[in-house]
Amino acid sequence: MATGKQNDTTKEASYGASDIKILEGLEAVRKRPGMYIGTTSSAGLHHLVWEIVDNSVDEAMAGFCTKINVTVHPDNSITVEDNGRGIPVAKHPKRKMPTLEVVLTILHAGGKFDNNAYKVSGGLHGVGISVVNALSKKLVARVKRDGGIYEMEFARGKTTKKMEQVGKSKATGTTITFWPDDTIFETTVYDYDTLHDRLQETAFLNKNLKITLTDERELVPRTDEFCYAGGIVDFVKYLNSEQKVLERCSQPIYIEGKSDPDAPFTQKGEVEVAIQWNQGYSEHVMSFANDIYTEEGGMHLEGFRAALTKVMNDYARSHKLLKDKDANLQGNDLREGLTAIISVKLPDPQFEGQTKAKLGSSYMRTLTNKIVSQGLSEYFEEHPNQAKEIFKKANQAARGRMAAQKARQATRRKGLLESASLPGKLADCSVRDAEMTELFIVEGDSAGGSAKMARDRSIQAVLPLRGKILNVERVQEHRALSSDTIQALITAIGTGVDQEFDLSKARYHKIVIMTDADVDGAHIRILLLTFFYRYMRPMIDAGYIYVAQPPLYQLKPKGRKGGKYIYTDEELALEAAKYEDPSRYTVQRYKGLGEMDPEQLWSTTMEPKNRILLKVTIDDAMAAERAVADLMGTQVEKRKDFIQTHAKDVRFLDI
Ligand code: 0RA
Repeated sequence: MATGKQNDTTKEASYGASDIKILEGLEAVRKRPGMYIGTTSSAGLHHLVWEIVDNSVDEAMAGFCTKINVTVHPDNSITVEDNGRGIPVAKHPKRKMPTLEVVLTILHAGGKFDNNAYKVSGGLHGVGISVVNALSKKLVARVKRDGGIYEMEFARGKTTKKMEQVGKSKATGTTITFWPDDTIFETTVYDYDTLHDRLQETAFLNKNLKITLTDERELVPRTDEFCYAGGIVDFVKYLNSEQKVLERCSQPIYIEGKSDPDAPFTQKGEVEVAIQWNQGYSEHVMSFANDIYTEEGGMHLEGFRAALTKVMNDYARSHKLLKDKDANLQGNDLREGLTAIISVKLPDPQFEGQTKAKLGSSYMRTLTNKIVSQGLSEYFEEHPNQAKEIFKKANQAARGRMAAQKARQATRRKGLLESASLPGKLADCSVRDAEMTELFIVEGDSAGGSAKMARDRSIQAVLPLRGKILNVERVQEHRALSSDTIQALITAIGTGVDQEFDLSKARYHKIVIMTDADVDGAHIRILLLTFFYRYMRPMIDAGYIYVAQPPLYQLKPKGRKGGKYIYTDEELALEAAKYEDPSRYTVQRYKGLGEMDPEQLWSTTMEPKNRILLKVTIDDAMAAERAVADLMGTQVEKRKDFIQTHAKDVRFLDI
C-alpha cells in the first residue's frame, strides 16, 4: 500500500478529504465497488462509461479534443475513443513506470496533472479511470502520443501486458476498451437508450463536440451522431421540439458571461443560459454544474430564478405591461411554459443535498444572478415585441393562478379535497391502516364491477374511472382541479395536491393503476402518471404508485382444463415452444380486464401472492419531463402517434 500522495502537483491538494482514498489500492475498489460507483446495478455498469467519457470531455473542455466515439461491442464490452492529448506515456518521475500505468492502476491518479480550469471529473464523479480498470475483467488502453502508438493490457486492475509501442502516428488520442467484470455487476448488458440520452446531453452541453454512439450488438449496427453548433440553445429547441413555442420567440434567448478576470480561484466561474417559453403550462428548467446534472438545483438555479423574477417585474412595471399595477408577477407565473438550461462551470464545485446533486458553492448564486439580470434586461430592451408576447403569457398565468386559488378555496369549503366526503364511485376497504391498504384505479365501470367483486374487501379499495381522465399538462390548474374524475381521485387518496399536499394523509400506501392491455389502456395509464407526476409527485417518490400487470394471454393444452397465464409476448413464444405442434394448444388473448371473470382477475392481477406489480419511480428526470411533454404537450397529432407506437412502453417513468 502506498503512503503519501500519488503525485506532488498542487492540483491534488484540492481533493481535500478524499486524499484518504489515495492510500488505498484497487483491491479496495473491488471489495467495495459501491463506495466508488454507487451501485453494482445497471446504473453502476453505465457509470463505467461515464467515467471514461468524462475524462475525454475534460480534454474537450480544455480545448484539446473534438471527437468522442463510444462503441458497444457484441459481447457488451465498450470502446471509448477520443482525439485528446492522449494519456501521457513517458515514465512517471516518482513511480518509475509509464504514466499510463499510473493513471490506470493507482486510485485517484485520474486527476489531471495540469491546470485545466474546469473538470467534469473534478467533482463528485471523479473517482478516476483506475476504478473502471479495477472493475473490468479485461481492459486494453491504446494511446497515440509523442509520435507513437502505445498499448497496454490489464485484468481486474492488474497489469497483464506491459506498455509497448505498436506503431507510429502523428495524431494524438486515447482509446480504452473494457470488459465489465461479471462477478461484480448484477448485469453486464448495456442499455442503448441510457447511453444515447446521456451522450446526447453531453453533446448539447459542449458546443461543437462530436460524439458518436455505435451499437454492434444489432445485426445492422446502429449509429447515432450528436454534434450541436448551438450548444444549450439547441438543447432548449430540442426540449421544445414537440411543443408550440411563443410565436415571435422561435429563437431561444441566450445569455453568457464569466467572473471578472481578476477574481480569485475560489470565485471563478462561467455561466451560460438558454431560455424559451412555449404555449404549455409546465416548467422545464434543468441546471448543470461542470456538465453534471444538478437534479436538486442549488445556487446557480436560485440565482437564475431571482434574476428572472426581478428583471421581469422591473421591466413590466416600467413598460406598463402589468395587468394589475400593484401586484407583482410571481415567479410561478413567469415560469409557466418556460424551458431553460442553466449551465455553469467552476473550478472546485461543492455538491450537497441528499443525492449530492445540488450545487452548494454560494458565490455562484451571485454570479449567475448578475449575468442573467444583465443579459435578460438587455434582451427585453432590444426585443420589445418578444417581450410583449412573453408578458402577455405571464399575465394570463397570473390570472389563472388567482382563478385556481379561488377554485381551491371553493372546493375546500365544499370539503371535496378533504377525506370527509368520499366519492360515490369508490368502493372503500374496511381496514383503516394506510400501510396495509391498496387502492385500485380501474378503467371503466365494467372492469370496475369485476374488480369490486374480485377484491379482498378488507384491504383493497376500488375506484372506477369513467372515460379518459383530463390531460393535466394541457390545462391550467383550476380546470384540472375542477374535473370530477380528478376530484374523485384526490378525495379518495386523501393527500390533497400541490402546496396543500400532505403525504401523511394518504389513505392507502399502494395506489395501483389497473388498465387494459391496449392502446386506450396505455393512454389512460400515461394520463394518470402525468397527473401523479404533476400534482402528487411525493407519492411517486415515496414508492406508493404502482402499475398492475394483467395477463395478456392464457395458453391451454388441448383437452385439459385450466391453462397458464402469460404476461408478455416473449413468455408466450417460450411457452408455445414447449408444445411445438400448434394443434396441441389454444391461446386466448385478453384484450381487456372485462374479459376476465372476477375469479380470474383476482388470481392473476390482484391477489398479493400471485400478482406482478410494477413500482413507478422517477429515475431520469430528463427522460420523464421530456416524455411527459412529448405525450402531453399541445401538439395532438404527435401525441397520438407516440401513443400508438409506444402503447406498451411506459419506461419513461422507469417502471
Ligand atoms: C492524465 C493527464 C492528461 C490527460 C489524461 C490523463 C487523459 C485521460 C483520459 C481518459 C480518456 N481520455 C483521456 N485523455 C487524457 C494531461 C495530458 C497532458 O498534459 O498532455
